[in-house]
Amino acid sequence: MTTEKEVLARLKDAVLSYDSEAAAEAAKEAVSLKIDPVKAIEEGLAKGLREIGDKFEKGELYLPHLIMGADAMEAAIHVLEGHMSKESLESTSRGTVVIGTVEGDIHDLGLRIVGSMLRANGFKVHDLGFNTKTLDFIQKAKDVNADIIAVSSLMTTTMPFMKDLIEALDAAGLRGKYSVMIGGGPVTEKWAKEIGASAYGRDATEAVRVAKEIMAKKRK
Ligand code: B12
Repeated sequence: MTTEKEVLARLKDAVLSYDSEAAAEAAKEAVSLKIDPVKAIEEGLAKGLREIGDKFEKGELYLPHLIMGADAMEAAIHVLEGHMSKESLESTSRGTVVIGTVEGDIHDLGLRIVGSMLRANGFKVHDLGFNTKTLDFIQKAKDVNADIIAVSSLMTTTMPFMKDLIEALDAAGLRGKYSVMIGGGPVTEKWAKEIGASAYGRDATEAVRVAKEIMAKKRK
Protein backbone atom coordinates (compact mmCIF):
# COMPACT_ATOMS: atom_id res chain seq x y z
CA MET A 1 0.00 0.00 0.00
CA THR A 2 1.30 3.41 -0.92
CA THR A 3 1.61 5.75 2.03
CA GLU A 4 1.05 9.49 2.21
CA LYS A 5 4.76 10.01 2.82
CA GLU A 6 5.63 8.14 -0.37
CA VAL A 7 3.21 10.15 -2.47
CA LEU A 8 4.52 13.44 -1.08
CA ALA A 9 8.05 12.31 -1.95
CA ARG A 10 6.93 11.35 -5.46
CA LEU A 11 5.35 14.76 -5.97
CA LYS A 12 8.59 16.44 -4.94
CA ASP A 13 10.73 14.11 -7.06
CA ALA A 14 8.51 14.64 -10.12
CA VAL A 15 9.16 18.40 -9.93
CA LEU A 16 12.86 17.82 -9.31
CA SER A 17 13.05 15.59 -12.37
CA TYR A 18 10.95 18.03 -14.46
CA ASP A 19 8.45 15.27 -15.20
CA SER A 20 4.95 16.68 -15.75
CA GLU A 21 3.44 13.28 -16.43
CA ALA A 22 4.83 11.77 -13.22
CA ALA A 23 3.69 14.87 -11.32
CA ALA A 24 0.12 14.54 -12.62
CA GLU A 25 0.14 10.79 -11.84
CA ALA A 26 1.38 11.38 -8.29
CA ALA A 27 -1.28 14.09 -7.89
CA LYS A 28 -3.97 11.59 -8.94
CA GLU A 29 -2.65 9.20 -6.34
CA ALA A 30 -2.72 11.97 -3.72
CA VAL A 31 -6.37 12.53 -4.61
CA SER A 32 -7.22 8.83 -4.33
CA LEU A 33 -5.48 8.64 -0.93
CA LYS A 34 -7.46 11.72 0.12
CA ILE A 35 -4.32 13.65 0.96
CA ASP A 36 -5.12 17.29 1.71
CA PRO A 37 -4.35 19.11 -1.59
CA VAL A 38 -2.71 22.01 0.23
CA LYS A 39 -0.45 19.51 2.01
CA ALA A 40 0.31 17.83 -1.32
CA ILE A 41 1.33 21.20 -2.73
CA GLU A 42 3.22 22.50 0.29
CA GLU A 43 4.94 19.33 1.43
CA GLY A 44 5.41 17.79 -2.00
CA LEU A 45 5.50 20.00 -5.07
CA ALA A 46 6.62 23.30 -3.54
CA LYS A 47 9.52 21.59 -1.79
CA GLY A 48 10.78 20.42 -5.17
CA LEU A 49 10.39 23.82 -6.79
CA ARG A 50 12.09 25.52 -3.84
CA GLU A 51 15.07 23.22 -4.25
CA ILE A 52 15.28 24.11 -7.93
CA GLY A 53 14.91 27.82 -7.07
CA ASP A 54 17.75 27.60 -4.53
CA LYS A 55 20.04 25.95 -7.04
CA PHE A 56 19.05 28.52 -9.70
CA GLU A 57 20.02 31.34 -7.34
CA LYS A 58 23.39 29.67 -6.64
CA GLY A 59 24.01 29.31 -10.37
CA GLU A 60 23.90 25.50 -10.17
CA LEU A 61 20.81 25.22 -12.39
CA TYR A 62 19.61 27.37 -15.27
CA LEU A 63 16.46 28.96 -16.60
CA PRO A 64 15.16 25.92 -18.54
CA HIS A 65 15.24 23.93 -15.28
CA LEU A 66 13.05 26.52 -13.58
CA ILE A 67 10.61 26.50 -16.48
CA MET A 68 10.39 22.70 -16.58
CA GLY A 69 10.03 22.50 -12.80
CA ALA A 70 7.23 25.10 -12.87
CA ASP A 71 5.55 23.16 -15.72
CA ALA A 72 5.60 19.91 -13.70
CA MET A 73 4.25 21.69 -10.64
CA GLU A 74 1.47 23.30 -12.66
CA ALA A 75 0.48 19.92 -14.18
CA ALA A 76 0.03 18.46 -10.69
CA ILE A 77 -1.74 21.54 -9.29
CA HIS A 78 -4.16 21.32 -12.20
CA VAL A 79 -5.13 17.79 -11.11
CA LEU A 80 -5.33 18.74 -7.42
CA GLU A 81 -7.40 21.87 -8.04
CA GLY A 82 -9.91 19.86 -10.02
CA HIS A 83 -10.52 17.77 -6.93
CA MET A 84 -10.68 20.53 -4.37
CA SER A 85 -14.25 21.20 -3.38
CA LYS A 86 -15.49 24.76 -3.49
CA GLU A 87 -15.67 24.78 0.30
CA SER A 88 -12.14 23.48 0.70
CA LEU A 89 -10.88 26.05 -1.79
CA GLU A 90 -12.64 28.75 0.22
CA SER A 91 -11.58 27.50 3.62
CA THR A 92 -7.95 26.95 2.69
CA SER A 93 -7.66 30.20 0.80
CA ARG A 94 -5.43 32.72 2.44
CA GLY A 95 -6.62 35.38 0.02
CA THR A 96 -7.37 36.06 -3.62
CA VAL A 97 -4.70 37.32 -5.97
CA VAL A 98 -4.95 38.58 -9.52
CA ILE A 99 -1.56 38.30 -11.17
CA GLY A 100 -0.15 39.35 -14.52
CA THR A 101 2.75 40.90 -16.40
CA VAL A 102 2.20 44.47 -17.54
CA GLU A 103 1.21 45.57 -21.01
CA GLY A 104 3.94 45.34 -23.65
CA ASP A 105 5.90 42.75 -21.70
CA ILE A 106 5.88 39.09 -22.68
CA HIS A 107 8.09 37.73 -19.87
CA ASP A 108 6.02 35.33 -17.79
CA LEU A 109 8.36 32.80 -16.20
CA GLY A 110 8.84 34.70 -12.95
CA LEU A 111 5.14 35.41 -12.89
CA ARG A 112 4.27 31.72 -13.22
CA ILE A 113 6.65 30.79 -10.44
CA VAL A 114 5.24 33.48 -8.16
CA GLY A 115 1.70 32.30 -9.04
CA SER A 116 2.55 28.65 -8.35
CA MET A 117 4.19 29.48 -5.03
CA LEU A 118 1.20 31.58 -3.96
CA ARG A 119 -1.11 28.71 -4.91
CA ALA A 120 1.15 26.32 -3.07
CA ASN A 121 0.68 28.47 -0.01
CA GLY A 122 -3.09 28.47 -0.12
CA PHE A 123 -3.86 31.62 -2.12
CA LYS A 124 -6.46 31.60 -4.86
CA VAL A 125 -4.63 32.88 -7.92
CA HIS A 126 -6.14 34.26 -11.13
CA ASP A 127 -3.36 34.39 -13.69
CA LEU A 128 -3.89 36.90 -16.48
CA GLY A 129 -0.57 35.96 -18.10
CA PHE A 130 1.70 38.35 -19.94
CA ASN A 131 0.92 41.58 -21.81
CA THR A 132 -1.98 42.44 -19.49
CA LYS A 133 -3.69 45.78 -19.97
CA THR A 134 -4.13 48.02 -16.94
CA LEU A 135 -7.90 47.98 -17.21
CA ASP A 136 -7.93 44.17 -17.44
CA PHE A 137 -6.14 43.93 -14.09
CA ILE A 138 -8.78 46.17 -12.56
CA GLN A 139 -11.74 44.42 -14.20
CA LYS A 140 -10.52 40.99 -13.06
CA ALA A 141 -9.87 42.24 -9.53
CA LYS A 142 -13.48 43.48 -9.41
CA ASP A 143 -14.86 40.24 -10.91
CA VAL A 144 -13.15 37.95 -8.41
CA ASN A 145 -13.21 40.35 -5.47
CA ALA A 146 -9.43 40.21 -5.20
CA ASP A 147 -7.40 41.12 -2.15
CA ILE A 148 -4.15 41.61 -3.99
CA ILE A 149 -3.17 42.65 -7.51
CA ALA A 150 0.31 41.22 -8.17
CA VAL A 151 2.13 42.81 -11.07
CA SER A 152 5.30 41.75 -12.82
CA SER A 153 7.54 43.68 -15.19
CA LEU A 154 10.87 42.50 -16.57
CA MET A 155 11.78 45.56 -18.57
CA THR A 156 12.62 49.13 -17.63
CA THR A 157 10.49 50.18 -20.61
CA THR A 158 7.35 48.51 -19.25
CA MET A 159 7.75 49.38 -15.56
CA PRO A 160 5.79 52.67 -16.00
CA PHE A 161 2.65 50.59 -16.57
CA MET A 162 2.80 49.72 -12.87
CA LYS A 163 2.49 53.41 -12.08
CA ASP A 164 -0.40 53.68 -14.56
CA LEU A 165 -2.22 50.89 -12.74
CA ILE A 166 -1.92 52.63 -9.39
CA GLU A 167 -3.08 55.91 -10.89
CA ALA A 168 -6.02 54.18 -12.57
CA LEU A 169 -7.02 52.56 -9.27
CA ASP A 170 -6.76 55.96 -7.59
CA ALA A 171 -8.88 57.59 -10.28
CA ALA A 172 -11.55 54.89 -9.91
CA GLY A 173 -11.57 55.29 -6.12
CA LEU A 174 -10.35 51.69 -5.75
CA ARG A 175 -6.84 52.24 -4.40
CA GLY A 176 -7.87 51.33 -0.86
CA LYS A 177 -9.69 48.20 -1.97
CA TYR A 178 -6.79 46.27 -3.51
CA SER A 179 -3.21 45.91 -2.32
CA VAL A 180 -0.80 46.20 -5.21
CA MET A 181 2.29 43.99 -4.92
CA ILE A 182 4.98 44.43 -7.54
CA GLY A 183 8.13 42.59 -8.63
CA GLY A 184 10.29 41.45 -11.53
CA GLY A 185 13.90 41.87 -12.69
CA PRO A 186 14.34 45.68 -12.78
CA VAL A 187 11.73 46.44 -10.12
CA THR A 188 13.01 47.64 -6.75
CA GLU A 189 11.70 48.56 -3.33
CA LYS A 190 12.56 52.17 -4.19
CA TRP A 191 10.36 52.05 -7.31
CA ALA A 192 7.54 50.53 -5.26
CA LYS A 193 7.71 53.44 -2.81
CA GLU A 194 8.00 55.98 -5.60
CA ILE A 195 4.80 54.87 -7.33
CA GLY A 196 2.90 54.14 -4.13
CA ALA A 197 2.63 50.35 -4.49
CA SER A 198 1.58 48.49 -1.35
CA ALA A 199 4.50 46.08 -1.40
CA TYR A 200 7.50 44.74 -3.28
CA GLY A 201 8.82 41.18 -3.46
CA ARG A 202 12.29 40.29 -4.72
CA ASP A 203 11.50 36.67 -5.53
CA ALA A 204 8.73 34.08 -5.26
CA THR A 205 9.48 33.23 -1.64
CA GLU A 206 9.36 36.87 -0.68
CA ALA A 207 6.15 37.29 -2.70
CA VAL A 208 4.50 34.66 -0.50
CA ARG A 209 5.79 36.23 2.72
CA VAL A 210 4.65 39.70 1.63
CA ALA A 211 1.23 38.45 0.49
CA LYS A 212 0.73 36.73 3.86
CA GLU A 213 1.66 39.98 5.63
CA ILE A 214 -0.83 41.92 3.51
CA MET A 215 -3.59 39.45 4.42
CA ALA A 216 -2.67 39.45 8.11
CA LYS A 217 -2.98 43.26 8.20
CA LYS A 218 -6.22 43.15 6.25
CA ARG A 219 -7.82 40.61 8.58
CA LYS A 220 -6.87 42.45 11.77
C1 B12 B 1 13.86 34.50 -20.55
C2 B12 B 1 13.96 35.92 -21.12
C3 B12 B 1 13.20 36.19 -22.24
C4 B12 B 1 12.25 35.18 -22.88
C5 B12 B 1 10.91 35.22 -22.09
C6 B12 B 1 10.22 33.88 -22.02
C7 B12 B 1 9.04 33.92 -21.09
N1 B12 B 1 8.04 33.13 -21.42
O1 B12 B 1 9.02 34.61 -20.10
C8 B12 B 1 12.11 35.78 -24.33
C9 B12 B 1 13.18 35.15 -25.18
C10 B12 B 1 10.77 35.59 -25.02
C11 B12 B 1 12.47 37.25 -24.08
C12 B12 B 1 12.08 38.27 -24.93
C13 B12 B 1 12.54 39.56 -24.78
N2 B12 B 1 13.40 40.05 -23.88
CO1 B12 B 1 13.99 39.01 -22.37
N3 B12 B 1 14.85 38.13 -21.02
C14 B12 B 1 14.78 36.90 -20.51
C15 B12 B 1 15.80 36.70 -19.38
C16 B12 B 1 17.02 36.00 -19.96
C17 B12 B 1 15.33 35.92 -18.17
C18 B12 B 1 14.03 36.41 -17.52
C19 B12 B 1 13.49 35.32 -16.64
O2 B12 B 1 12.56 34.62 -17.01
N4 B12 B 1 14.14 35.08 -15.48
C20 B12 B 1 13.82 33.96 -14.58
C21 B12 B 1 12.65 34.32 -13.71
C22 B12 B 1 12.33 33.16 -12.76
O3 B12 B 1 13.06 35.42 -12.94
P1 B12 B 1 12.22 36.78 -12.87
O4 B12 B 1 11.39 36.91 -14.07
O5 B12 B 1 13.14 37.86 -12.50
O6 B12 B 1 11.21 36.50 -11.69
C23 B12 B 1 11.59 36.38 -10.33
C24 B12 B 1 11.64 37.71 -9.58
O7 B12 B 1 11.93 38.81 -10.41
C25 B12 B 1 10.31 37.79 -8.91
N5 B12 B 1 9.14 38.34 -9.61
C26 B12 B 1 8.84 38.35 -10.91
N6 B12 B 1 7.63 38.86 -11.11
C27 B12 B 1 7.13 39.19 -9.91
C28 B12 B 1 5.92 39.74 -9.56
C29 B12 B 1 5.65 39.99 -8.22
C30 B12 B 1 4.34 40.58 -7.84
C31 B12 B 1 6.62 39.68 -7.24
C32 B12 B 1 6.35 39.97 -5.83
C33 B12 B 1 7.84 39.10 -7.61
C34 B12 B 1 8.08 38.87 -8.92
O8 B12 B 1 10.03 36.45 -8.58
C35 B12 B 1 10.46 35.62 -9.68
C36 B12 B 1 10.81 34.25 -9.16
O9 B12 B 1 11.81 34.29 -8.17
C37 B12 B 1 16.09 38.20 -18.98
C38 B12 B 1 17.47 38.45 -18.38
C39 B12 B 1 17.47 38.28 -16.87
N7 B12 B 1 18.52 37.77 -16.37
O10 B12 B 1 16.49 38.62 -16.20
C40 B12 B 1 15.89 38.94 -20.30
C41 B12 B 1 15.42 40.42 -20.32
C42 B12 B 1 14.37 40.64 -19.25
N8 B12 B 1 14.85 40.58 -21.64
C43 B12 B 1 15.12 41.71 -22.15
C44 B12 B 1 14.66 42.13 -23.44
C45 B12 B 1 15.15 43.48 -23.91
C46 B12 B 1 13.81 41.31 -24.21
C47 B12 B 1 13.25 41.62 -25.59
C48 B12 B 1 12.81 43.07 -25.86
C49 B12 B 1 14.33 41.15 -26.55
C50 B12 B 1 14.18 41.56 -27.98
N9 B12 B 1 15.05 42.51 -28.34
O11 B12 B 1 13.36 41.01 -28.67
C51 B12 B 1 12.06 40.65 -25.69
C52 B12 B 1 10.79 41.24 -25.03
C53 B12 B 1 9.64 41.40 -25.86
C54 B12 B 1 8.52 41.94 -25.00
N10 B12 B 1 7.74 42.83 -25.58
O12 B12 B 1 8.32 41.61 -23.85
C55 B12 B 1 15.97 42.58 -21.23
C56 B12 B 1 15.17 43.73 -20.60
C57 B12 B 1 16.01 45.00 -20.57
C58 B12 B 1 15.23 46.15 -20.04
N11 B12 B 1 14.75 47.01 -20.87
O13 B12 B 1 15.04 46.29 -18.87
C59 B12 B 1 16.56 41.55 -20.29
C60 B12 B 1 16.88 42.06 -18.85
C61 B12 B 1 17.85 41.00 -20.94
C62 B12 B 1 18.94 42.05 -21.01
N12 B12 B 1 19.90 42.02 -20.12
O14 B12 B 1 18.93 42.89 -21.88
N13 B12 B 1 13.19 37.37 -22.98
